[in-house]
Amino acid sequence: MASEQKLSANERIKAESRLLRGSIAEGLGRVETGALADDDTQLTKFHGFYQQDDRDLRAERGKQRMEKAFSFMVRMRIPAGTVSPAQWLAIEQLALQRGNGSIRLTTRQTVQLHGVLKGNLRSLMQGLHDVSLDTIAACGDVNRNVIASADPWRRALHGEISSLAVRLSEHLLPRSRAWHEIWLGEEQVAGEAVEDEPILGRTYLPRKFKIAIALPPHNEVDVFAHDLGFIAIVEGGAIAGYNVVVGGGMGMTHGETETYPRTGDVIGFCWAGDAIEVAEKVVTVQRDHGDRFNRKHARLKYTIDAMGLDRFVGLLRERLAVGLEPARDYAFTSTGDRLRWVEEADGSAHFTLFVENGRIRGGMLEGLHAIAELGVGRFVITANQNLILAEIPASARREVQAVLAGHGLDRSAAGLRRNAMACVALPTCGLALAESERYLPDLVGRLEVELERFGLGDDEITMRMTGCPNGCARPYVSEIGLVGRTPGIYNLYLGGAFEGVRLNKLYRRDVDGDAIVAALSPLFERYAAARGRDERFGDYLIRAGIVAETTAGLNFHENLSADVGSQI
Ligand code: SRM
Ligand code: SF4
Repeated sequence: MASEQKLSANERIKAESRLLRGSIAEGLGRVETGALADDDTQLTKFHGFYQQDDRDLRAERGKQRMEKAFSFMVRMRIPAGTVSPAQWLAIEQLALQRGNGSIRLTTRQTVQLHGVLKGNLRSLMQGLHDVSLDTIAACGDVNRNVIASADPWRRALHGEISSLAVRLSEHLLPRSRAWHEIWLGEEQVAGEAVEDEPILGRTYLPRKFKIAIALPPHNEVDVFAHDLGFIAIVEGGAIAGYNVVVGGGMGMTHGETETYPRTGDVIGFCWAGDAIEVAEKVVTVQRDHGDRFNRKHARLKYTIDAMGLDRFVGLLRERLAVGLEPARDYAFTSTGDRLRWVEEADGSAHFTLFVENGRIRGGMLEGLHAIAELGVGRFVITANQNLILAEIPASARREVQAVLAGHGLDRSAAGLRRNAMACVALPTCGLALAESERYLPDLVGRLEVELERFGLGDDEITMRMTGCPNGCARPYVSEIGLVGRTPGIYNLYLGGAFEGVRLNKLYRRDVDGDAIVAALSPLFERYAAARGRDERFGDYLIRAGIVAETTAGLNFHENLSADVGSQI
């Protein structure tokens, strides 16, 4: 019985934290260690940062009985991924002065800075605040950065979903002033009673919560991979409303079949003006019914599977002041970004820069600095870890192009590479079991050779790699997914949809780079020879019976493809 179970440790930490304050402020002043107190390292997530240590140095420092090389990863809250050129310049300066000199674009359209020392945290937060940025609720058991289709080609529609992302983010923010007090020195409110958390509750949500907004035909946000998704329904050239998707999520743990990735269910349509109300009530159902005993079972996807989708929708309808109508038609064609220049009718243009695995440093950092200094357009981070230089006026285009060319940024990549993503993994991620960001480019290079052999060099195929099964690069909805098991070894998943609407399937377990190439090369060959017109790689693998189709949830583990069944 739930009532006899013990609440998870994080529930105690949240309850005792005085609305996210804990002893973070005191810990910042302790100069004898680069770390913070254990409980505080859970609370700092709500402030947007994680304590990490350099895992490349861990063994050596251990031998020398030195403290781990502690530093912090700081994640910003940038709903819809849009910053101004001035904000970009500020982020860059902070990365150079307070971080490790690189900017990391993430799969949730925001920026992470790594390698921030404890003594630099406060000035970093203040530097962000100076340009109207913050890190509130970028991590922790709250609603995370709200993402939205980034491509600005239909300006008015893009403006509307971006605005919804910003309003959703603000509406669901913690009301606690802890962030402002600790980082900006704002005077503490007198007594806790004046503050409350009317939506999230005083112990916040059972687990992280994620929202994505997709503008068909683009699904670059992978709308089915989030706790809550909104699919914009465009009628008569305007957004009438949104199909509502609930219960998506990627994370699982190797060997624990009660954990699994799940694609969300479309539960109906809401009018545009009701989206915030729908989001709030989905959040409160999860707040009240999510599992606070077992954090591995606490995401909305498990709440829904535990109670059944019908009951969940019933509870939601009871709380909603507005109605949900039957879902409306929509169609997705891709999860990719349109790289390089795209022109608008008014003479302005967008340039989408391919940023391999989201890491910006060196010449790319310098080139973007020069472009930001021109003070034109906007910088829009995509959920594919790329960067759109949006709305560049005709008058500045030549100058921007010259900078791009001068820094070698005016380039695309072959079909597989431009649709590939890797999570951060080593050396900073404390949960990584294998390399990802540092390894994927080499592996893609090897696979490109095979694709070229079969005339598929420029064919678009999605491929995602993660260093562990948590799924940060959303590998389970890609056509080729690679998930780290142990150094150099991955599980290979196949058969996801190019449009991100379907989970893939475990195809080979425990394979190294050579075995991955050996497994994929004959499939590329068969695909090249036997695919139908416009047939995507993932769809072909299912039609040819090479992998079974996965629908949702538990099926992910149960319905193993024939090739791998005997290996499990
Ligand atoms: Fe993630 C934890 C990086 C998107 C599922 N993720 C982590 C941590 C913070 C590791 C940790 O807890 O100590 C990683 C920090 C690595 C580092 O050194 O920077 C990390 N996650 C990332 C980023 C940076 C990957 C990237 O290469 O871009 C993404 C940052 C997103 C952001 O800006 O907010 C990132 N993480 C995701 C996504 C994709 C998404 O949200 O669209 C997922 C899968 C979707 C989902 O949540 O189901 C994801 N991250 C996780 C999980 C598994 C959650 C679960 O339900 O099981 C963890 C571990 C956890 O929460 O316990 C995790
Ligand atoms: Fe770390 Fe795993 Fe996420 Fe990769 S998928 S960043 S290894 S938690």
